[in-house]
Amino acid sequence: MNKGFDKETFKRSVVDNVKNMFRRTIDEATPHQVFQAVAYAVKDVIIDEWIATHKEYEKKDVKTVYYLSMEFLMGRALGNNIINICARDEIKETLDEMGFDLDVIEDQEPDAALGNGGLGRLAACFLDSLATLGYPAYGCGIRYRYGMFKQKIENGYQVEVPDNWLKDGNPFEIRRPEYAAEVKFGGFVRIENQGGVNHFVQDGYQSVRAVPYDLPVIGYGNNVVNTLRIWDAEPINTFNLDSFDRGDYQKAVEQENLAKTIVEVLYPNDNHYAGKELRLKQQYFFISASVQRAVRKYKEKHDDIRKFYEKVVFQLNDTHPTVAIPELMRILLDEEGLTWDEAWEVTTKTCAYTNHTIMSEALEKWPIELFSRLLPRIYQIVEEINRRFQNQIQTMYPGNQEKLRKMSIIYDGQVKMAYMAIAASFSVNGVARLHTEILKHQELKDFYEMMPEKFNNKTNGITQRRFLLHGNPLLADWVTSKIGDEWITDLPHIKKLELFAEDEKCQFEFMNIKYQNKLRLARYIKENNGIDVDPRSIFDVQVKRLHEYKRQLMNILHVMYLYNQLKDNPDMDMIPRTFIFGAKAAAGYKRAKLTIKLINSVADVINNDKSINGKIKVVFIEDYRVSNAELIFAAADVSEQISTASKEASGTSNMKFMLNGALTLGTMDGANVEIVEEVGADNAFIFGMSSDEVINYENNGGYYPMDIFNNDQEIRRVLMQLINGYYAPDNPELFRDIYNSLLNTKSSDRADTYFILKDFRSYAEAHQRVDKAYRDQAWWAKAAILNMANCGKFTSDRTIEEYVKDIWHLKKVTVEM
Ligand code: HBZ
Repeated sequence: MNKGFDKETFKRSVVDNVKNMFRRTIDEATPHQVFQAVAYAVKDVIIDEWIATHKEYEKKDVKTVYYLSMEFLMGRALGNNIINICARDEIKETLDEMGFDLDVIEDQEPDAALGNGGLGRLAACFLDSLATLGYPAYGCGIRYRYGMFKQKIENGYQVEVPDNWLKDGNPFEIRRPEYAAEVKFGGFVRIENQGGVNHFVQDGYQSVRAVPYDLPVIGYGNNVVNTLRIWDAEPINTFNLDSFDRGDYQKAVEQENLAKTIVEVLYPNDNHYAGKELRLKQQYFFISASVQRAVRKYKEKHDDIRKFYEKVVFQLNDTHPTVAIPELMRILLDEEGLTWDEAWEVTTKTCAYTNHTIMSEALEKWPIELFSRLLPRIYQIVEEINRRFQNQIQTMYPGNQEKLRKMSIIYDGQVKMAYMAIAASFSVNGVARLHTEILKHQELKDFYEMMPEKFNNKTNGITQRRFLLHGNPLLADWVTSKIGDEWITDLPHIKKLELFAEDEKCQFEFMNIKYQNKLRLARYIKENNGIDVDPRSIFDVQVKRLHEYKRQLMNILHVMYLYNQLKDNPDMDMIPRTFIFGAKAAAGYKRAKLTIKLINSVADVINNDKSINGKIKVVFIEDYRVSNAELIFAAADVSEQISTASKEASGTSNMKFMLNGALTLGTMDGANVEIVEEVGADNAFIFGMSSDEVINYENNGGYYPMDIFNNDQEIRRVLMQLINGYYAPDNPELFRDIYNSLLNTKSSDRADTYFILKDFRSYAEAHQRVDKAYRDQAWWAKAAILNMANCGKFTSDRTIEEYVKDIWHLKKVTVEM
């Protein structure tokens, strides 16, 4: 309950907003206009807290974490903000009285989709936890004009539609021109000798003006409001006659274009490095602006820049923000006049790096040519960082050329961002225990051996406030009715649910709530896909970005296999199953897009085959995103977490499913390992090779998918259906590439890179266990409740407390109102 909330004031605020913004009376307003009016009314409620929080930070002169990230996948703000000011019931009631339905109003808001997937959503969960725990923090990112594309499915194919999320404005943002900064690109570096001291001056550059927009990040029920600061680009001088006169016409046009293009669009690749020049410009743009601002803010209160790290820590969300390292060096050297050693000490005590992947195709390696042309001064600094790092390697491993070659930051004409991040950070962390171990003993072995003290693990987490309290109100209320509401800010309390796991009445209540949520999702599917699904069937769900290592292909091949069995034996005894997929493929990732087509083609055939009595349905949910994810998790029975062991750094949807009482069907990969550790292997369905086995095959060979094809006729039958037109009668060759990827070795790489055929039998057998288990509803309910009861570890509140204790060393702040 929000004690300060006053219904009448709120009503008046909404009515006035509609009047002032749209020149309409409230009864004339469209739902979208009501959304805007309500959002502004909520902003009014929190604005004083927002100001007070920052006053408190100033007063206490707190240390602050700057979470530097190219992505913040925030989703919708309104519903979450209402939850976090603890005014959900009050506002719902107030709007009811005014004749509006809060759910409908919330649905008017576009998702803020400034991210691809797990990495961006993790950043959003972290901001929620930081504010809720009362830690001083800024999120720093880019105000992309277009976020993650919207996905349409046309004729079974993914079509990308631009996401113009700002077209009606963003009620929660505030433009802060007073903090604008200039960011320079290109040109050359001139050395000026002044009184015997060399000064480095960048000349002949182009620049843009970075202008921040602030978004409130509201802590749950604690008056703390932190800030997500996203940078927009504006031309430095509006196009003017002056420059025309000086013959700078060309430059003026170019600068204008630079400002326009730089923040235009989020690159829609996850776990894939594309090496585009504009991407590096984006990186330097928001980093230079953020670092400049952090230094300026520090200097407003402190004289000695050499103690910068006492008040500031930069967390680099993967390597994308790594130019923060040479940028901070540049400012300290060129603007603050520190010596190299002084500047290096500050920088290495300020920066910490999080690694999110071991996939080699994701590693950022910028060509020197591009890097030095775009960022000439920064490149000089990177060269010097590299030179000194090489010296360090040579001191530690005298004469070891192999180490030098393998560990150099600049090598083979490329700047290796991960290596720079490791060399200059005081902390390097992975995102789940297994992932961190693989980093230490495989991918980053040389670095771990050289500086073991830097390496640490921070297993990911998720915010229960969005993914249970907001996304699943029925279940949230049920939990609260059983054990009280402490779980909202202290998730391990949810352990108390264990007491109810064996209780028949509670089991029944749980299953009934799950059923209601399945009905809700079924309605969404009917509205959006036109498909009827049976809410009594098992909802078996895989939602995440489409990537070969995540093995959506294995899932759909298994559906094809099951369908073959049903065709042979229509009376086969099985619990009806609805296989639900949701996934965006990177726009240029052909095989991923073809997999989407395959899923939809299989869906078409199966969903229209009356002979199987609806025992299998296949649904591909269009445009999977944060807002519909909340509905999906709430309705899931089975959580598919089936990546090839060792490939998924952590996964976070696995945790969101668990929190909503779904059972994991998964491999021993990423955070699945820790999930199973918490809930017990008996309450999950685990299958497939271990990461050690996978890595062993990768290093030593010995896996021949063709042997499986030859010896297993059911698998062979499924694979033949990829090329005999079974699911594509008009174009039997359509899925040839997928078939080839599983069986035909190109000289360069092994067929079936992700061991789909190898794990297939084990996967199918796990599915049988699911079918069998679901027949015992009491068992299932108990296992689901135990999953919820044991998900306490996976709150991002815990993750943040670990970052604070081991890396950031922040102090909690309280804000009195
Ligand atoms: O980060 C994901 C990992 O795949 C997942 O296992 C982990 O749970 C999650 C949070 O730690 N990684 C990503 O989502 N990565 C990207 O989205 C990405 C985006 C742009 C890139 C590279 C990776 O250039």
